[in-house]
Amino acid sequence: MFRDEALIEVAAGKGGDGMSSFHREKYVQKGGPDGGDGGRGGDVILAASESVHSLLRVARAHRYLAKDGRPGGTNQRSGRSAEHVRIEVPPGTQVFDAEHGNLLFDLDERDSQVVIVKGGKGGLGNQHFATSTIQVPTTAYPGKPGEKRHLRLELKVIAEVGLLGLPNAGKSTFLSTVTAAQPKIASYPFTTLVPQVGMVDLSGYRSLLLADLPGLVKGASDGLGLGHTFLKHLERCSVLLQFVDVHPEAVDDPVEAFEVLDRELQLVSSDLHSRPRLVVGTKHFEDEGSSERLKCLDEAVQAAGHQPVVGLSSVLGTGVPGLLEQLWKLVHPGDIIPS
Ligand SMILES: Nc1nc2c(ncn2[C@@H]2O[C@H](COP(=O)(O)OP(=O)(O)OP(=O)(O)O)[C@@H](O)[C@H]2O)c(=O)[nH]1
Ligand SMILES: [Mg+2]
Repeated sequence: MFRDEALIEVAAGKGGDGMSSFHREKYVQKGGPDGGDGGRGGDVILAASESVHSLLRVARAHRYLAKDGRPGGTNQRSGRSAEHVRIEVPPGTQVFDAEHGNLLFDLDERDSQVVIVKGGKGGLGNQHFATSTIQVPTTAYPGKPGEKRHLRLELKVIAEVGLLGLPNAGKSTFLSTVTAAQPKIASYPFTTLVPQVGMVDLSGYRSLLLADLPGLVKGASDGLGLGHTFLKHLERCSVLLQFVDVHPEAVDDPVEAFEVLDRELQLVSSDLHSRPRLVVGTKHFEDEGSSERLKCLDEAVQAAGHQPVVGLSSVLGTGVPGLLEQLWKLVHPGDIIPS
C-alpha cells in the first residue's frame, strides 16, 4: 500500500508548572522559597527517513500528541522535560499548513528534520522570586502551552531520472534490470500503481536514482487512467526518460505513443514538458521489424527537438550501459567522469 498525501494534527506538550514551596528543615525557621521549575513540554519532530517509502502509516495515526512537562518540585527540584515525538516520513515530503495552504518545510534531503511544533517552556518556581523586599514570594508561574497545528503532508519522490510512458512500455522491467528494486512486471496495463525508486550503481562510485511511475494514457491530464496525480513525482527529477515500445507486436504505433504522452505532458505542466528528456525505443533488437519503427520514432522525436532515440532491450540488456552513461551526463552536465 502507498499513500502520497496525509492530513495530520500535531500538538506539542505543555510546560510543567513552576512550584511554590518553602524550605523546611528541623531547627530552621522561615526557610526561603525553594519551588523548582516545570519541565519543557515535548516537541513534535518530522524527520525524513530512507526506511520509509509511503505516508500510509503516518496518515493512519492521524493525531500526534507530545506529553506535558512535569511540574517543579520542592527543594529546588526541576520537573522532568517530556520526550519528543518523532514522526518519520519519506525523504521528499513537503509540509503544508492545512488551514492556510502555505508550504512550511520541504524535507527534500535524506536525514533532514524539523521541529514542527514546539513544546511549551516550563514555568518558573518561586525560588527565583525572592528579593530584598519580597522575602516570602508565593508566585510561581504555570507552564506555557505547547503549539498545535493541522498539517497536510505531500510526498514528491526524490529521484534524478523519472521514467514515464504508456502502460506496458517496459518501464518497470528496465528498473528491475538496472537497480535492485523489484517492481511488479506483467503484460497487462497499469501493473505499476505506485511510484518506485531504485538506485543504479555506475563505475567510479557514481550513482543514479530512478523513479518508476504508473503508466499514463491519453486523457491523463483530464484524470483518465491513473490520471496525472502521479506526475507530481516527476517534479524533482532533473531528467525524464520516456519509454516507447517499438516491438512490432506493440498495440500502439511508436510515433503516436510518443506524441500522446508529449501532449499530455504539455497539458499538465509546461515546466515538465520542457525538462531535459531522453526517449528510448524499448523491446528493440529482438525482432527485425523494430528497426523500421525505431527509425520513424527517431525522426518524430528529433523533429520535436529532442536528442536521438536510444534503442534498448531490457530483456537482452542491449543498449542499457550506453543509456545509463548518457543519463548520468544529462543529470550531471559538465561533470567529469571519475576513472
Ligand atoms: N520482449 C521484451 N519484453 C519486454 C521488455 N521490457 C518489458 N517487456 C515486457 O513488457 C510487459 C510490460 O512490462 P512492464 O515493465 O510491466 O511495463 P510498464 O511500462 O512498467 O507497465 P505499467 O506499469 O503497466 O505502466 C511485460 O510483459 C514485460 O515482460 C523488453 O525489453 N523486451
Ligand atoms: Mg510498471
